[in-house]
Amino acid sequence: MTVMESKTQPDFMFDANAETMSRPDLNALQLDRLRWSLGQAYDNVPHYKRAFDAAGVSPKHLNNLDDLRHFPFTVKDDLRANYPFKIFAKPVDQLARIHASSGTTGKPTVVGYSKGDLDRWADLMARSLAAAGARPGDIVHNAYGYGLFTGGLGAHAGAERLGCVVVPISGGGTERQVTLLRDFGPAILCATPSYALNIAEVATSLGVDIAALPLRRGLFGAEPWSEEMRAALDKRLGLKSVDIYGLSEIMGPGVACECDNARAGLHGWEDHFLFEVIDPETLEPLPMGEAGELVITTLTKEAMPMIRYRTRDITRLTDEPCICGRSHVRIQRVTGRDDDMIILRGVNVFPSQIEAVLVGLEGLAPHYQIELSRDGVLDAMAVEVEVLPDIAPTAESLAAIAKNVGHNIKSIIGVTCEIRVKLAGEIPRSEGKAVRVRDLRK
Ligand code: DLL
Repeated sequence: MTVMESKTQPDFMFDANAETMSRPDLNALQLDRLRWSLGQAYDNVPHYKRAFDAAGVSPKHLNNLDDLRHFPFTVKDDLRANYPFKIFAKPVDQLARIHASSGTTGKPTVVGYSKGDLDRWADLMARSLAAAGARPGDIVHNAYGYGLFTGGLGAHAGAERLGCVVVPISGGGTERQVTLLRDFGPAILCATPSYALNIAEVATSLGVDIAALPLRRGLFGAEPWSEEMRAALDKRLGLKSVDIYGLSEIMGPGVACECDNARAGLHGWEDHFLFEVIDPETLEPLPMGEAGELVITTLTKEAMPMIRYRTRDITRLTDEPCICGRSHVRIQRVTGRDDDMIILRGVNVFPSQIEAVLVGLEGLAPHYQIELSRDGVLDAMAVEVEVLPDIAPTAESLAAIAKNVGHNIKSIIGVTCEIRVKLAGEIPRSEGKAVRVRDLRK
């Protein structure tokens, strides 16, 4: 841990030497670690041996970082095909933990960690919390779900590593969340943005002025959310909302996190991960700044090295210097996954774009759901929105709201859709990752 001296930089970084490393030093470290990681994969995981051999490459073909583009991608189906443990580079009895995705369809995705992996994860999550503005001694109210999901235990270990006081409340039991927020006075709230909003709403219904509590920062992630939602959360919760990103296949939360100085893109921790953005059609790497699919290679994972993992997340990278002094690339807010993208009469739409239009529209609560159906050969979209409790739900007021929402979506996103106006409380509330889309097309 380092206390920074310069006034232009944050007063505190968890690991200033790593976080402000010069580009040449960072790249040299990456090359070293990448060689190790490719070897760890090739020598210990039959899947990688087969995939590298088929592509005619082996770790000795890596002479510089650009050579990574000759190595094959890894996709979620590779994990499924090697279910449950065949993707691990260590025997199971040498692991320390296993997490898994919920796997609503088919087999869950299983991920394994060595003791060293858990240690580095705690460091990176501590680094992320500190970048977001958490400090040793802060009480951290951790409302990410504990269990097979990486959110709860990941944030927990990082907060402890930073020297914070953790309240491991997990998700759910929202009234109790409000009681403990009021009584314990935490500085930091960790939750999905949709659950944070649910907590704020329940607080209001219980007469608790949550914006007046000591909460200073919210670490919100695990699902796409918009700048408009950030403004709503800042205001309702009386804190600064910070975006945190991660995925189980790569580690869990803390792969990248915004700094609270800029809140403009998430610093991707490049001493442990190598980030590429590719064109999802041609699979070619794109130049810095162009939008495409994020591909991540782990540099230090022992139990489960991931080589060129296609995240399906759509974003862009920037290497412009950040005011906080951290040198690591920034990943722009993830708008959504390419498999969540809705194509409506040729227009590409992400649910988070719909959210950006809805949040803040007069008379509306910031809750919504999208229903996709088939209209003949074409796809059709209905957007369900919810009125604020203080709106008298007359036929005229609801029709006026529907008209206004439809008009805004048409003029901002360029698609026509049906608007269904629901009464207060009718849209299901989230306790973790919100379900934004109901797809009736299949
Ligand atoms: O959601 C890990 C996590 C926990 C991240 C807590 C942040 C906070 P998975 O369940 O494997 O892991 O889901 C990973 O969620 O590929 C993205 O599509 C999405 N996602 C995660 N963070 C963000 C974010 C955790 N900040 C998948 N913005 C990823 C947009 C996000 N999408």
